[in-house]
Amino acid sequence: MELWYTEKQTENYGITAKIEKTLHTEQSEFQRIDLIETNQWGKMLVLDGMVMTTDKDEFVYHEMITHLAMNTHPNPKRVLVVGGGDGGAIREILKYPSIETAVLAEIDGRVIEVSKEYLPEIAGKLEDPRVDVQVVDGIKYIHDNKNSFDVILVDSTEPVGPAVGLFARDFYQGIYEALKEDGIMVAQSESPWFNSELITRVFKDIASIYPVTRYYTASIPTYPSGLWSWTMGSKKYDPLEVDEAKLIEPENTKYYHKGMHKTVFTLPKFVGELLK
Ligand code: PUT
Repeated sequence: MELWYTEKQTENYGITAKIEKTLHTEQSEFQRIDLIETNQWGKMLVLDGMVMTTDKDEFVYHEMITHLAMNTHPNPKRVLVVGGGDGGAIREILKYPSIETAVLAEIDGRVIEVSKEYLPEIAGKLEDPRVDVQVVDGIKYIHDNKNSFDVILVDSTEPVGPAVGLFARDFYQGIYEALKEDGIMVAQSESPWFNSELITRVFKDIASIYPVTRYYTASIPTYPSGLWSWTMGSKKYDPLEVDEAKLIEPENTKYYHKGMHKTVFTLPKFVGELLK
């Protein structure tokens, strides 16, 4: 008998994939964790019924949450990822020769362990000596580490349950304080199709704290609606003002390249309207 998995992305719409095999399922202290094998997308990590990453399209999300900030900052040495227990953002951060320490602050240690076991292409760099894995509440971590980071990436789940706090103005203010004087943050900010009110509010909140606020999108087929977005808050550097001759071409990317560093901020009209 065929088994199918559906993520209900709105009250009236979902995305469905045929399950070849369930490789792992558990209820951790924080959430249900499923690792399923699909023909269409390879292995798929699902948290509380929501797709977090898949073998075949993970590169878009992990490259795009990482390289716009990393390549805008002229010398990122100390970087923090809040959430992101699958390790994909850490893998991309380590492509910058300036990196001294990449801290992963993930609340659920089981996500890290399951990812290491089943998603080695994504999580494989978590063992790198430059990586400091902290199984900790990211909100508390940034509160306890002020003026510490060049770049902070917020790689959260959807804004439900405990993750709601990772979309709050207070949290973006806490990140501001955890950044050094010229630091940059990027937060994943959901789908322009399905989360328009959230995007408007998050952009406004970040713009009320950071002198430079930018928003960009990319296509991720397994995420709700297939169109995903990120919001950048920067204390000093503007990605639209960088000297393109100084941009790094990160190795082994499949989506990001330095030629798109500025063009990615050009938005479709209906998306740009959300930011007014
Ligand atoms: N952390 C990635 C965002 C999840 C989207 N389903």
